[in-house]
Amino acid sequence: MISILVSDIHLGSPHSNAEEFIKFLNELPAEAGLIINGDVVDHWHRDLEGISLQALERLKAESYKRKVIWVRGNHDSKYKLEDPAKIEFADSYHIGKRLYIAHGHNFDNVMPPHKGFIIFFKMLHNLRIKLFGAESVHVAHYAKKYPRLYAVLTRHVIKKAIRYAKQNGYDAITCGHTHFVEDKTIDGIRYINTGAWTEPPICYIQVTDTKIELVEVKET
Ligand SMILES: [Mn+2]
Repeated sequence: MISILVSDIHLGSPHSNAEEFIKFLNELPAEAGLIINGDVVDHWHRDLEGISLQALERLKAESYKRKVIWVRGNHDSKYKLEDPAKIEFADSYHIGKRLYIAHGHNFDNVMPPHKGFIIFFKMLHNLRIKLFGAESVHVAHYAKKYPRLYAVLTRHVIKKAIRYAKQNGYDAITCGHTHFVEDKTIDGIRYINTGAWTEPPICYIQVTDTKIELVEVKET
């Protein structure tokens, strides 16, 4: 049994690589189950159109061919699909005791009480576009230019994720949410973050009976 896991597609965001996501779905191995670890859509209250809508329809179609689990994130926690096809929704998921899967916003005490963190970066970012004609990128993409500040968020999520896995007897834990790809082992627990489809590198996790592997999608 193979499980393929991705997170943070953010369909509907101008930075989401919906086209690459459709290609990715087209190339999934026939026998694989698909787990999407949150933030499939960027806005829970906005209707998708164009390529984003195509990607969502493609995902729904996939659920008739294979098991598709949609683990909810902070961007899609309230999102309701009129026709969810055979997609199964969950707040978290796990593959035995080998891997615990949660979007990660519940391990994040930094962002919710400090909305200013995001607002500050959005302001800076918009100012740069206005003043210097800078290229528009996703806010997380821009915030990474300030690695010390960004690390406050990622380190916080890792710490709580590792603690959760340890307390609950899991060997490994995977999150999205921070949009920052990582694969590290701390305290004997492996932590993998699958990043986001709003900026490179785009990654997925492949879980086989013997291995858990973080793989980069080669964009074509
Ligand atoms: Mn996200």
